[in-house]
Amino acid sequence: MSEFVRQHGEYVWVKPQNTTSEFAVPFGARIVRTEKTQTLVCDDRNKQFWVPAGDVLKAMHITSQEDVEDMITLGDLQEYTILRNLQNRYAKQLIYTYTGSMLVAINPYQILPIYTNREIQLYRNKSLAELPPHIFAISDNAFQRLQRLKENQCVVISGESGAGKTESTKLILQYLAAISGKHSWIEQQIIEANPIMEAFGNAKTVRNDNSSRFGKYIEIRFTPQGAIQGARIQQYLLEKSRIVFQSRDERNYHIFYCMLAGLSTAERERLKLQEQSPSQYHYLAQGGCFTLPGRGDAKDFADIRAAMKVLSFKPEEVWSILSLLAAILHLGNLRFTATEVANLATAEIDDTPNLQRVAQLLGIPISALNAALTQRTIFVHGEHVTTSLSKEAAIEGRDAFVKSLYDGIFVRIVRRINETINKQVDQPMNSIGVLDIFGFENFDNNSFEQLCINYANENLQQFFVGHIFKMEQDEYQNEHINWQHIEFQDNQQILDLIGMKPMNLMSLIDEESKFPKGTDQTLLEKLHVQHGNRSIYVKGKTTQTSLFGIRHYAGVVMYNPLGFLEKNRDSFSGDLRTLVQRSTNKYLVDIFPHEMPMDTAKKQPTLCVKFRNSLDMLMRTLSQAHPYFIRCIKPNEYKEPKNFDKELCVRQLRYSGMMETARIRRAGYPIRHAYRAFVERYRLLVPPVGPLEQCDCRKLARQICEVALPADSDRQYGKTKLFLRDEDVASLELQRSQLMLKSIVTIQRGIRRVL
Ligand code: AD9
Ligand code: MG
Repeated sequence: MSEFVRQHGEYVWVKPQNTTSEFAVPFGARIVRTEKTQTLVCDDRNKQFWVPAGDVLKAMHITSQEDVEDMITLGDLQEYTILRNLQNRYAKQLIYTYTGSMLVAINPYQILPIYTNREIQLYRNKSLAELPPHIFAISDNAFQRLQRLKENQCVVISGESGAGKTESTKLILQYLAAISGKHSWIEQQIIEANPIMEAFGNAKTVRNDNSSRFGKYIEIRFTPQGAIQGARIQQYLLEKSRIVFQSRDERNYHIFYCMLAGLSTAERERLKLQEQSPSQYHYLAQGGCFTLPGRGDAKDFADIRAAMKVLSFKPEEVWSILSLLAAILHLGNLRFTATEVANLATAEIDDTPNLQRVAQLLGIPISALNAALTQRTIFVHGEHVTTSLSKEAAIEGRDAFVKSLYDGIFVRIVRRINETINKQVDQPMNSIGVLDIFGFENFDNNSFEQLCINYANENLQQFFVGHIFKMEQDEYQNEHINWQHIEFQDNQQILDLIGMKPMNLMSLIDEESKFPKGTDQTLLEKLHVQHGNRSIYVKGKTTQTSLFGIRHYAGVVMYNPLGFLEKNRDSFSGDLRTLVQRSTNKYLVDIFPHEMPMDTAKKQPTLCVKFRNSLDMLMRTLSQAHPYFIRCIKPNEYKEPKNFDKELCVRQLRYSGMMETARIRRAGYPIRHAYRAFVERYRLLVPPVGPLEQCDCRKLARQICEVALPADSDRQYGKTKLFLRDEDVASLELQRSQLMLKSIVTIQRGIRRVL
């Protein structure tokens, strides 16, 4: 590429320097000086450095030199142009950027004064293009469409942990509540549902002090006049392992800490919570983290109680919930001792005080509780046979019960909130739905939860791609350009593999979960046998023989099948289940309602089935609505303002599927120039034409292409823009720089002659 002549000050793209990272992408810079083998460039931070001349890749399209509000208008839409645009805007505290009707939101990690009443008024009834990008603009646009076209709308928010999904959801709800006008009770109730959901479903993790450990879809229904009439919340896949275990520097769900800090002494006594410090409870202490900077657990507890009142939770209901939470804490502290009976490992609970507390709070007899925690009854040849559990098995059994219990409380609370806000109506009403759901996950160790989450993301990705494909199609149609020959491969194959076609991974997991002799190892073997030959299925390399992998749209993820079957069965001891169904605590009975004889217990739907059903329902709802997409990006790992880590952002753009916009565009004509801008850049390829104001730039552009490009090159002349393919732009650039080289040499000769 050294034959390119670069002018001083010209904007160019430069190959990433001194890195082998797969997330490093070309960066923008300006030419300071060119020498034969190297070029001095100046980057956006005004840092100058030499790069090999061949690393200067190409001239920068004019639309990338500053920044644009809508990335669809980038004349050259690539991963690196998207990144540069976002970075330039972020540096100016412009955290929002469109790609068509899709919004990219970069977490500012600071309170920006852009969500006040003034902005609410400002964005009301405007079109997207009228004002700078904003989450209120998306919300308003959705509301306008709902009113004008009487159709359902949905906003799909995605991004990794800490990227700002939940904050974005709250901002949308805040905006909708504000513009729907009447400030009535139902709006208040919908807003107040959130602190309750967050108390029970959010926790501190290393990535986010307020991390949502469940997905949710909130649907807000409007009257024909545009007032909020009601809402419905659907929750997905609460993380259960956290209830019994936390990693270093993480906490259990907020509610436990809030409760200990906020209950009165008398209330704590009634719940037998003698110790106020969370460090005294095994289930809260494992992460070694008890308080959160900038958060007051006691104050939060007061807010949660107030919110529960607003949502018309009765005092005895709240008390039942608190009793069950206290029971969970006491269960966590139960001491088991390993014993031996006739050479068999057995267990005893050597802790009457805690056992008594649990029994009392759960409303069950202490002796029966003791037995159910240390023994198991199985049904053999029509008879009940009781066996003793080892200490480890007893602890495992207790944890499984606690997980189901907490999950049950959470489900019950969401149902309860819905009972209040989901008011039945006679006439059909339109709604705006907001989806706040975990993004694509790829950790060092990926388990069953990651498979479910990534399957949900594959579904959303397909939905998203369908939308941007259509958006691109619309642009071609508006420009009167032939679109037909553009083909695009979507991710249907992956969806088929995981959950759609016969013998898919999920159905194999299900089958193995029901098979009495099934183990995680036999599952892996079956998956390998069934799918081992497919290109989107990856068998672990020699060091990872116990894993299987999937080539997801965002990259390969290796899954560890250890624990898959147990997690999928999603059940706990039948003895405990039977016992709690006889409880005097009505709330508890309500959580585990069905009188289920032990031998039919295994017929309960597995997690795969439940998750797929709720996902199918979600996808059906989404596909019947007009979609908006918000892609939240976390700019750095340190929760810091004004810190843009480029590689971290590239990774997220890839995982969010954002790059599909660039890929789809590359399938057609990736480079677009408004006619005038095109002529300005390449006019020197044709004889002089005089001032551009007097020219027909469209005609001139055609003339330039006819002179400079092969007759059969693939380009299209739209109404306002010229659509080109990469190779033709490269050829135009080459010709342009050769001509410039010639003219520089001529000028230099002229100067020498004069001297
Ligand atoms: V997770 O997958 O639930 O772990 P989220 O939901 O994507 O994650 P969240 O919305 O909780 O992230 O944002 C994390 C933190 O970033 C918030 O607690 C705020 O401190 C911060 N944040 C996010 N968005 C904004 C914003 N628009 N303005 C200011 C923000 N701060
Ligand atoms: Mg969240």
